[in-house]
Amino acid sequence: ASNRLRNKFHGCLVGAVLGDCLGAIFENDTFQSIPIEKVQKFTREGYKKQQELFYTDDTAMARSIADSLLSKNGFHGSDMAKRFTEEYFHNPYRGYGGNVPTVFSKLRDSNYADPEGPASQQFDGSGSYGNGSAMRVAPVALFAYHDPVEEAQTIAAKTSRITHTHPDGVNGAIMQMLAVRESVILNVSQGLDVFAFLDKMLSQLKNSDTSMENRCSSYVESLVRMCRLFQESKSINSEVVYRTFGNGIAAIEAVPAALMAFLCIACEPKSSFMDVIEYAISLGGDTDTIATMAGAIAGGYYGCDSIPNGWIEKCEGTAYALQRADNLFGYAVQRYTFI
Ligand code: R7I
Ligand code: MG
Ligand code: MG
Ligand code: MG
Repeated sequence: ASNRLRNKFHGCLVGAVLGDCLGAIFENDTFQSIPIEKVQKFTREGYKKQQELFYTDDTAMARSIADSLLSKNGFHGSDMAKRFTEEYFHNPYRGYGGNVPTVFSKLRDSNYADPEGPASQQFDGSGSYGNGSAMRVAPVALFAYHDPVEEAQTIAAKTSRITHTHPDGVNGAIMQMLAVRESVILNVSQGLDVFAFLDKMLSQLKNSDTSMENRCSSYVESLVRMCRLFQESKSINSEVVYRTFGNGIAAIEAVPAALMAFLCIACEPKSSFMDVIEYAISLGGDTDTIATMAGAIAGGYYGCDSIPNGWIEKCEGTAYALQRADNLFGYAVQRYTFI
């Protein structure tokens, strides 16, 4: 049982890196321009001709989250803010969002004194609703795996607020973390019950600490829409997903799109990690981010054993992801023993 869980931790972080690296090839391609066949031409053959596929800001920031949580044995705002910032100035060419560099500059200039301050000033004080805090949140689900879900939600929210304080940004990170957590909990051999999955997400999201502001409503609405779509038809094509949820840089689009990529594939009797990644990319738009989130969920569900080795070998940062997944597994198991 412990090896099965370890394999899922590996799958989760490696899956996130692969989704980012493969998705980045198609970033900003429109839904119409990348039918699934075109994606598969690359993900099954074309990628082999590349020397290496590089990760983007999605992975760079996820690494900082894992590193900070592990080195501080918990959430530490100024440490995490410093790691995000130093990584950005070390390599600013990873495709960061248009406005988030302002946050890094202000954090650095103020010596990380107020980790949420600069983020709260973004967009005239409303905070960013970009998907940048959801895209990197997977390590939180693993770190707090054996903690109560409320604790995991609180950490997810705090990691978000260093760069994204808008409720849609914060709740997007919470929603993505919950999806990852559940995928690791589930047993693949029992098959996926989409309605049970969505019901659990709904009740956890409604109870999350930011729901006091009644601000989860947009994601609750997305989850309700997902239920309706699955009631209408068990197999939902990607055009319906794209038209219903979008594929953009806003968390309220990308987070539901990524979850749908996972659910639409995983509810089929024969499905694989690879199918989820390809479906996620074929939605177009913010493909690296939608695929990294779908990849974390799918990798946590199917486990690392189900991930093609060819992909793992070609993508930058997979060895580090495996190492960090091991560290997080060690941490979570140790927590479990002592609670
Ligand atoms: O959210 P963020 O970190 O960007 C993440 C995306 C992912 O796709 C990565 O792969 C990378 O490519 O970028 O960065 P932000 O700058 O906070 O937000 C991204 C964009 O969303 C901004 O540049 C804005 O265009 C838009 N945006 C907003 N626009 C208007 N009002 C975010 N929040 C707002 C807003 O409140
Ligand atoms: Mg990116
Ligand atoms: Mg980009
Ligand atoms: Mg992106």
